[in-house]
Amino acid sequence: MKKENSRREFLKKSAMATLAGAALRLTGNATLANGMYSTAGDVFILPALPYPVDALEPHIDAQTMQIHHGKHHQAYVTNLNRALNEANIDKTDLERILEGISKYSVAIRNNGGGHYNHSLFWKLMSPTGGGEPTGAVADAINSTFGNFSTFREKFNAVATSRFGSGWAWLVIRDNKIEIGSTPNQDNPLMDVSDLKGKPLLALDVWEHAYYLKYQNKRVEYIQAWWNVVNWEEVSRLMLAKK
Ligand code: MN3
Repeated sequence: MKKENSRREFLKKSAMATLAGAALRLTGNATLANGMYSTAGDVFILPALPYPVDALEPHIDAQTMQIHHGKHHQAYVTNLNRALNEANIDKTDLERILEGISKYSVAIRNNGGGHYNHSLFWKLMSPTGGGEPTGAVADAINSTFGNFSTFREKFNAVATSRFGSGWAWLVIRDNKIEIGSTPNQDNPLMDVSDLKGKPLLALDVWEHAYYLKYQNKRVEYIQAWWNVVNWEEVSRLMLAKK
């Protein structure tokens, strides 16, 4: 009984923390509207998933989402805050930190990248996603790659061949779109990255993103992921000023 009470208390506290996080997100820096910033609290926070943990089933399973968001992403947030606190670095602009990442510690690089990349990744999936893009995104893909299926094949090849842990990206730079990948939690904003540009599409190919459902079959995970790609968000990122 006592155990049950303390569990209830814990859940209540968690719910309140989530609400507090939501309030901070509303008042914080809304540059990316990703919920990753909290200037009001001077602390980075785990953004809430924009859908329930089981919403991407059967393509991305609920348990993977729960652990990936609640444990892995939370750890990047916690460790990023800790590393920035220890180095006495201001937490108001993650993008600026990433752009000059060569000047920071490995902990800030890994956890700052981890926080940024995952904050994007959740929003780039949707239970109503999948299919093909329209409008400006479709135009850019068709003029750069010829057609959507060629684009998809090239993206798959890059995502499949990234050795070990990393990310596959579609980025835009000087009005040109490009496919590429980065190791670990690096991303195309970082000065240390070979691939540079503003991310439009991001795919996590770390094993933690798919191992529970797909085990070692990264190709099957990637195939499934196309069914939940949020093209509306890709379009929003492409058309956004910054
Ligand atoms: Mn991940």
